[in-house]
Amino acid sequence: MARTDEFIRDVELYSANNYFPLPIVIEKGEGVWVYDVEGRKYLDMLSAYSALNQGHRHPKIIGALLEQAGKVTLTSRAFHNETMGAFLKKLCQMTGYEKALPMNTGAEAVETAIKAARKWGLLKKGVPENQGEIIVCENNFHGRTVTIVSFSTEEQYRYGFGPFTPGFTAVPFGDADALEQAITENTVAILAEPIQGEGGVLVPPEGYLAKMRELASRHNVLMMLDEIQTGLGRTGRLFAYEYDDAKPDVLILGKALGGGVYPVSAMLSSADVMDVFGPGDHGSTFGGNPLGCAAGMAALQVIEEESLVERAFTLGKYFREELEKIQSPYVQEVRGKGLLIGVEIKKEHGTARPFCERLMKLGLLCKETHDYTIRFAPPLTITKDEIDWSLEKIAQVLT
Ligand code: IF1
Repeated sequence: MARTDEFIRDVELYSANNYFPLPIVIEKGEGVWVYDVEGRKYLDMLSAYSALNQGHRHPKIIGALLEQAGKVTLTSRAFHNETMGAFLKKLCQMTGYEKALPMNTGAEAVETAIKAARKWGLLKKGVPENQGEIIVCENNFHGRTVTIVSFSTEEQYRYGFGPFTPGFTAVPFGDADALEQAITENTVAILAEPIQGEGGVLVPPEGYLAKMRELASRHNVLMMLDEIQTGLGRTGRLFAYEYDDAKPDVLILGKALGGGVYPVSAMLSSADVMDVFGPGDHGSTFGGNPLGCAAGMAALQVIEEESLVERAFTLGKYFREELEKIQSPYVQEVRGKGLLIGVEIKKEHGTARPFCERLMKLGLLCKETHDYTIRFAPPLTITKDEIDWSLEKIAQVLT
């Protein structure tokens, strides 16, 4: 363990203490496998919180990154570059939206959507300036900026970071009546995750998103879905909203959009919404940069060429069914869609972390969320054999 301890000591000495990682130092990643500095091999069941849908270092994505790195990596948006138009065209065609605004992190894309909704409310809905309201869901996770944690219901994500941005109302996730009650004439948007990842892989009742879609249309309110974690195949559909056939006015993407090699995020919408942004209204140093666009283009192509959506659907169904067959005294519930799976541990058996630590010792990497849920979210390139391999270990730890 010497090398692992050395690396961890430097982190403890020099890094902000803003995470509580498992004591493993990863040196190499290949597909669904990662290797630590002791040479041990692990199956990655977290996929960097679903940023690695295409697996570690996918050859096509690495190839696109290296090729672009040999040409130009960053131009700023003061000039055009020869990759952004093609990437955004591919992105719009694949998602069925007219316009895309490229950013870098998920939080930046969420902030972009919030700014677009507020300005759309002012210019197109006629809501008085600074009166625009956005409805969010309790137990949400949309990022870590001050405005985003302003509407978080998780005290730890908020404590000490005030004063907060006003204009947000939280309603219970999954409750369409509460959502309808919260809409006022100043409501400009509803912002939600189709499945709450960090919230503990919470799947809303069937029809909830369809009801949200109907309410948003009826009240002239923008339906905005954050599919940063659930999007791009993770739940067995290209986007989780497809389960309810509830296409949002604004779609927010990130994580796997960069293929696990570069931060790439985007806000997608109609021209009517996107044209609230005029030249100079909004931007970012790296948004739409050539390296990110090259990685993003390859990331999208891999999803299509390797039928990752279909894989997530069939293998996810298989994985969840096999997990449910494990007769475990510790498991409260197995839930999720596609390869976004949460296994809730009964509270009387303590938190999920010890189970993740034991799984790590058996060569399986996963992470607890909100103390009681083990999240299993492997790359969508995982094979059935690799799932069977992981099921052996999981059954061992859960029985
Ligand atoms: C952390 C959580 C997951 C996201 C959704 C926006 C963002 C995220 C649905 C912001 C990011 C990451 C952030 C990371 C851990 C991880 C996470 F536990 F924090 F909540 F996945 F569930 N919308 N989620 O899941 O995207 O700015 O990070 O690119 O902050 O600890 P980002």
